[in-house]
Amino acid sequence: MELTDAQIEKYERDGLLVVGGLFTGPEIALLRDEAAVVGTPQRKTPGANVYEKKSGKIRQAYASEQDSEAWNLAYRLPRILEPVQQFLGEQVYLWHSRIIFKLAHVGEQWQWHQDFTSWHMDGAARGGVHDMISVMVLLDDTTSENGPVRFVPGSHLEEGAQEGGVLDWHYDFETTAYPVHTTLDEHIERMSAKRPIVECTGPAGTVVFFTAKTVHSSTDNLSSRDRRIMYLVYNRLDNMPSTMETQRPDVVTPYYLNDNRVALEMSDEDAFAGLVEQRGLAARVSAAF
Ligand SMILES: O=C(O)CCC(=O)C(=O)O
Repeated sequence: MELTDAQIEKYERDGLLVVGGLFTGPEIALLRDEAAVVGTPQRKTPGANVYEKKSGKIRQAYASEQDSEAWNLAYRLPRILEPVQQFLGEQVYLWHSRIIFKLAHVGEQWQWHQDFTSWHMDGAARGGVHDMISVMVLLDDTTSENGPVRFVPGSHLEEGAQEGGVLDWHYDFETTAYPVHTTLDEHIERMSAKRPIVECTGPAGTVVFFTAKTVHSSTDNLSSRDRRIMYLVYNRLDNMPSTMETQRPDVVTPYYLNDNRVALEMSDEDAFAGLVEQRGLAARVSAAF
């Protein structure tokens, strides 16, 4: 899928771009089925999972592509990788992948932050619009009620005074089970007065592309509907950390960084469609309506 010049300009200006309808119902059903397996201690690499502080339910699962054929195909599909290469150039690798679960009633918040604060500590030198990119695929219909991710548009263009050019932060390792380098409230107030916060809502299958410095957060999911997402991060090969050692004090899993740092090759759309077919998901999804 090729993005238009207008979409690219919007991404550069806002720090995010929403594209609807990139995955079909049966494809989403496949990814959700696999997520249900990966999000348990029975997965092949259980150390890659993080559980919620209060309920002990699954919060996020790293490296799902290692344990699931569907996820291994999904992060390299042309519909994702072509736009990523339009932004970053052809020589890109997977920085990491995650499933973020935000389960009904128990999914806990993500404080305001810039991802690049921690990725710079992991050794990535540059976090500009053409250096690293995150791709979020909504796996559930997402509304204001079930804890959507919210962004401060234009926040990626703010020049921060901290290492890597990020905004001032404090290290919050208490609020949830996953420590976050939380952007100070004063910056959120100042920036959101200039450009109002946007919530990323939409039907399952909607995709959001956003930069490593775009400030974002989400609230607890108090609703009775899950809000799962596929969270894929890509980096340019020439922005590679020289080591797997990180300066972060908070690494809770050895899987948070992908160690297979080779230029990605597209996967085959037909192979992905074949898996959907094999599992009989098209019939299951249409029977549900
Ligand atoms: O899934 C969410 O609600 C937010 C996740 C997030 O902000 C992150 O992983 O950096």
